[in-house]
Amino acid sequence: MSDTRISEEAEIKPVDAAPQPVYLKDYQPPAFRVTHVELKFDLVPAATRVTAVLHLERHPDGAPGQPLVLDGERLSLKRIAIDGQELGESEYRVDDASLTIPDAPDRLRLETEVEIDPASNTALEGLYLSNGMFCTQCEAQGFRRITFYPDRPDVMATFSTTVIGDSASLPVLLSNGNPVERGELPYGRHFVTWEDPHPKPSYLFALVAGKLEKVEDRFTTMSGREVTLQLWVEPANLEKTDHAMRSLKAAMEWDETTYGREYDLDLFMIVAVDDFNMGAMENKGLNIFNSAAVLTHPQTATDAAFQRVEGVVAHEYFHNWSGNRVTCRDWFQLSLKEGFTVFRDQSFSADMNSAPVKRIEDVSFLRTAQFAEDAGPTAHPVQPDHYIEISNFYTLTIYEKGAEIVRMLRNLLGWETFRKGSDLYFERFDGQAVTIEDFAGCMAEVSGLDLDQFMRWYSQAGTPEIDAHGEYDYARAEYHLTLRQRTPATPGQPDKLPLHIPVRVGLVGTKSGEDLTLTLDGEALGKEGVLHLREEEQTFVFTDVAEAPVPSLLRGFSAPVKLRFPYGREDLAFLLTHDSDGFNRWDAGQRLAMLALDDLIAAHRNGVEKVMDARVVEAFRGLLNEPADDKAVLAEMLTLPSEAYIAEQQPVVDVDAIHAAREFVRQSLATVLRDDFMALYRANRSEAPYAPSAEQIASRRLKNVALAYLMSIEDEEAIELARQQFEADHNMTDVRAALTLLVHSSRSAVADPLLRAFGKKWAHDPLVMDQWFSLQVTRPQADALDRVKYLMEHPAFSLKNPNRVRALIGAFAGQNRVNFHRLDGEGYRLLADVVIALNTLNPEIAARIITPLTRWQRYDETRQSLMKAELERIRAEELSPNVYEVVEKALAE
Ligand code: B3K
Ligand code: ZN
Repeated sequence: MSDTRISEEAEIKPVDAAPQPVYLKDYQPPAFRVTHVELKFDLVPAATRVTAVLHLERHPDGAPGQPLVLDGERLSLKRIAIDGQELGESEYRVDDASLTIPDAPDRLRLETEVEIDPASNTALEGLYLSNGMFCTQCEAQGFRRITFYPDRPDVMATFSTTVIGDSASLPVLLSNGNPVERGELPYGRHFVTWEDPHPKPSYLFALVAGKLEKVEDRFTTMSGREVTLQLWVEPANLEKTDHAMRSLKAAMEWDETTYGREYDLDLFMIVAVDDFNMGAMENKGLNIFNSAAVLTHPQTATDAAFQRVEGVVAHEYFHNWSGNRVTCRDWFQLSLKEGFTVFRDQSFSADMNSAPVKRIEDVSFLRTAQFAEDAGPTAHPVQPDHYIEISNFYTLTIYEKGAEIVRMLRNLLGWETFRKGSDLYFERFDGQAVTIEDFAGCMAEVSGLDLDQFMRWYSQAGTPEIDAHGEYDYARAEYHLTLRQRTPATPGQPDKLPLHIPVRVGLVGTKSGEDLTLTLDGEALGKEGVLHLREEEQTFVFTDVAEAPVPSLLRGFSAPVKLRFPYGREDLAFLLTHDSDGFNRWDAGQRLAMLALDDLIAAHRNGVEKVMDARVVEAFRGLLNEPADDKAVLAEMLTLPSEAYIAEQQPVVDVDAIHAAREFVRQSLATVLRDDFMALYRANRSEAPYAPSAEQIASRRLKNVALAYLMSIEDEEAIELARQQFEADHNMTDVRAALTLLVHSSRSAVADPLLRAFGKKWAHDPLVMDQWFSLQVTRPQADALDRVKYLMEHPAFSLKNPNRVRALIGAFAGQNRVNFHRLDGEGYRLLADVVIALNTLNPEIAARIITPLTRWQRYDETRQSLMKAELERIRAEELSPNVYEVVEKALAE
């Protein structure tokens, strides 16, 4: 009956009706709340039956008299009853997005039965199949593709879930909470019933069923409760689980000692699945992970992958408090859980590894990718005020900038007060769905600080820019530092107000090379201090400054801003050796390299001969010859700004000039310092068995950075060393580094056989094949685009798998800048073709992979029109709301 009703209703809607935005200002509490849900899944690939019993009652804060409206998409309704009475057709309405019951009683037991089709679900939202295994992804709005439900985070209910499946093909049946009953059924089927005692929003619901095996461990919480930890994988992956399990236990302990947060169920499960749109998902008690974010083995995963797994496992675990126990009132509050949880996982990783390097990595990522987002057509505040498709808002701004805001709060309050604020937040709002203002309110309450102006960080989009200048007054022994802030206009926000920006500074004496003691307005600050920039322009006068200083500004990257200061090259070389702040020492090196790169980019554009800046060479020589107290930091110091970062600094991005200038610097350094790099390479080789320890990771990184310099000049000895490093097959970090360098060189006679051997050896392992795809399509040679096309036909590639798409298409468009931006527009065309194909297959991934095309304003006119033409071609298609929203913003005048 209702099957036909659904399609009839759908046809009434005009086909070209533009998707409408949802506004924060329109928030209303739900009309009904759900106290308890009983779900029953009868799992069949193309025809799964879902029976839901919802115990509903009117919400005390809801506007009275409103009808009962439940969300539901792509559901074929088979039965509907209230309090045991089947409803007649006139008693409810179903359209393509909802089920409405106009005359629902104030309290009711609603029973629905729907049929869904997991087998054809390529969007990977709701219930779908991955390698024959059933799994779910419900955040943000996937649950409405499973059953009719008030699918919004401020409706929290306890769930009881019975999963029924074929015993042979689906021996393992999992859901949230604890298993309470299991048994055999006729026709070779079986069932398990799960109960989750913690009320949760529907986005945290999870179900997994398949042929899985587990590794198990235990954790005793700080109050002495025993928790069983299980990691469920396909049998072949059992040997790849150690590191994730270790990371989980470390994260559980860290959250107890650092935030006083304890786990709250007897069982914690992680499942690895191959087809997954994001990294992982924090479903209550049953985290579902992209296999790339959980599986590791020294022979298959690089150090970076090991560290990513550690970070993601911790991130999802930390959500149990920051997200699950205390959740978001609505999706405009997404950064409430994501910004805070990213800040927590960053701090955890800093504690587990090299803290300065973690900060450098996080800031590099923020300055390269989030700043670009904040400067582009999809810029939005950390607390957005409207959206069309919420899936498009799982952005670097919500996550990374959101984390920077929490970090500023932590620094403004100091750790102990911040921790008090965090305790208050978790206690006061436990079991509730709340707002960013609620979180900040706790921080204001415990500290007594006025955070009103600070809150603009959440509501204003765009990266603030600070122009700083300083003057030393010898006669008065004063240093005058003037800071002027401005936030550029972003879409929908032409005018910005000044922000409260904490700027951590030191003054480094040019004679002593030491931090000078700071006195500001008669107050002694010690060796460094935090300036509170609140006005558009402020001058800070430091007194008793005994010698001329070089200012060290924004230490530790104390605020997510662009800070300009007219440093001379001598100043930067000075800070590079003398700044006591590790982050700023690294940043001085980056700034020095940028000055040299700017000159070389100009030289390239003007057809003038390129000359290498001797100061950069000397700075590098110094780094290579000083004993390294921190190898991990040294590796970062020796790494030049990426092409993407350099591009961010240019008014009009000239991809070819950037590439040429950067290569010139690399080759010049390698030529002059060849023996130093060779010595560094040799000194950091090791035969020790692989461990993902901070020390080993630092040595490998340093060694491979040195090898990369030597390979940039195709040094014969280096080519041989790279070949040997590949053949030694010691671990994937070294193998991949060597193979990448060879494949990116002109020596195809050496590289091609190794590449083929690698592809053959790992054909059975999709996560290794992803690396094989990426390293080929990022080669700078002109054949890269043809390789992309060729590899898209490879049997290991599929547009339906997000990891494959990212490894091949994402890596090409995002990391191979010279080839993606080819002047014949073929790179753009290829990406647009993929976006069009993914628009129907997987809209969430389509709307992400399109990002490089949306940045067309940043390029020269020729490229601008080529990119716009591809965006127009995409716009002419019948678009998902996801792609529609991004393309409309990208093409908006
Ligand atoms: N909370 C998930 C987000 C998944 C949503 C994708 N539409 C991942 C995370 O941040 O932990
Ligand atoms: Zn998260």
